[in-house]
Amino acid sequence: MNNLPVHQAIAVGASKHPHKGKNVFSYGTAGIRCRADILDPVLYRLGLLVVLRSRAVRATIGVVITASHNPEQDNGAKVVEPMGEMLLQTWEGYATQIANTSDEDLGQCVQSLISELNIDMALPANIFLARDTRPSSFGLAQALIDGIQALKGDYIDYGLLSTPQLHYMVRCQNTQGGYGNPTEHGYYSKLASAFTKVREQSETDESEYTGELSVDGANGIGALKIQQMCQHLNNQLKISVYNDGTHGQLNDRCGADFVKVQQKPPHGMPTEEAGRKCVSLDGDADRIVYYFVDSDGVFHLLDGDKIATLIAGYIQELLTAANLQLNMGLVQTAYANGSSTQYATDVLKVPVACACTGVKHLHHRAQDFDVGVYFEANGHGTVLFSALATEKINSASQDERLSSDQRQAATTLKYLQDLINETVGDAISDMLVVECILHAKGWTMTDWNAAYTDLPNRQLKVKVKDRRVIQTTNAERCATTPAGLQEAIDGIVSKYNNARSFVRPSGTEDIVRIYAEADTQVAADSLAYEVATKVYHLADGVGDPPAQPSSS
Ligand code: NG1
Ligand code: ZN
Repeated sequence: MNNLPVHQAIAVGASKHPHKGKNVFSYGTAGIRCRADILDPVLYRLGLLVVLRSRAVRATIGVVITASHNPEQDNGAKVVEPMGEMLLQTWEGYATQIANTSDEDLGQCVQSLISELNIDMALPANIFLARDTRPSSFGLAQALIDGIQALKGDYIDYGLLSTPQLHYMVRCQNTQGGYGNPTEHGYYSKLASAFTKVREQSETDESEYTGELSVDGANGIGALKIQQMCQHLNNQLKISVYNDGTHGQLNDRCGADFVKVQQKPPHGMPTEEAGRKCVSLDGDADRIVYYFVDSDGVFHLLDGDKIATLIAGYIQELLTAANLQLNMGLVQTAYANGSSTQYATDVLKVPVACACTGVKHLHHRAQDFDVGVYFEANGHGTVLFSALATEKINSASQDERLSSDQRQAATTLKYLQDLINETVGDAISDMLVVECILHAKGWTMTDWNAAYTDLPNRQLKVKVKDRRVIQTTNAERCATTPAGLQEAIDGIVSKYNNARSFVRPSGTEDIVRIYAEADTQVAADSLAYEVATKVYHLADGVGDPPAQPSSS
């Protein structure tokens, strides 16, 4: 621990992590993300910031070093709030500000934040940090630690963890163990015990269900952690891990994002066995998608929308069986397949809300419900239970006045809540939840997939001079600028059947995203291409104009 005055300690650290001042950094909904080789001074500065945050809220704050599904050469950092949530929006601004402050101005910047926010620097500060498997992550963690130490913060370095594991640790710590033990072993035992208990509750003819899965670990942290999870499950699942990082690059032609966007199996994993249950995780294991190939060799993707509707449908059955009056809702984004929204609304009769892209927005919206299920189509999501829901479920599970069936349904819900990582989407926890539901229903992949048929869809990217020229409203489904773009999109969409398309600037890449869905794949591809071409022309496209996607 250093004994230098704050200004001096900051300056000593800054000289080890000099800011070249050439790049502009921005802390968005997914934290800071960019090329790893320019991030060292940013991580040092984030180290300073999280100590301030910890003192401001008088609680442990988390930082995870990862760039999720981005290529291996990228990296980034996300700050975790005391209950395991994402960084408060006002602090995103401070994070952006400090990340862009020169070495000379850094001491003054910290001092201004201390005075502006009235932070008592005599208070203890505690930071939990963890990193993904990127080669750059270790060095960036050291830069972060230097920042923490410059302001005399304490820290626990968990080393390699998935993003959701770190979120879990922070919440456990700040609930004094109420959410579980803040250790890796604590995480696995909590989930393993809940998994076993949920499965014990369901009387099912297991003939159709199989607990055998192939897992694509995206050559990342999820591959390591899912194997550790399995060791705690006493062979209840038989998991074969591929893309486990022993060879092959992180997220390179594999992982949840590749499978979702390309709508095909990843490289490096056998998928030809008909009906074989397969899953892909992303680079920090907070996303998961399922898929299988049928006996005709056709690939079927069961994405975040299919997972969300499966979970929402099951929870609703349990709430009904337990006779619990709680208001449950499903939160999606504009990327949710139209069929999933229709299925949730018309068949499950679950209210659906549409939030802006980015889990922070979905998480926030889900808190409006007693039980809020939220998922992005890309496989990032979880379930939130309000304090009222938790209380009602717990008391119903012990209420002798209820029938044994009602009590059992409430008990299943109680264990299901334990199995769910409520802090953030968690690929491992989500997989265990899905497996419990399929087990309870005795379902194969085909049975699950039959709930509804996805509308064919296509995602494209367009590079433009400045993506901020595109502004949107109505949960990103309508472009308000540049002038004429939305009218043009409406005109194109009207030529197709059962079609929908929208565009928005990405928050994590320097591109504009195009989404299109229509009644056939050829139509969805052509619609996406037409809209992409329009964006290219109306929003100052750079490089080659969009190419017509080839339909599968
Ligand atoms: P951007 O790049 O803003 O579209 C992507 C995902 C988000 C979210 C973030 C953070 C899509 C279309 N977008 O955001 O859903 O997961 O990354 O990782 O999948
Ligand atoms: Zn991720």
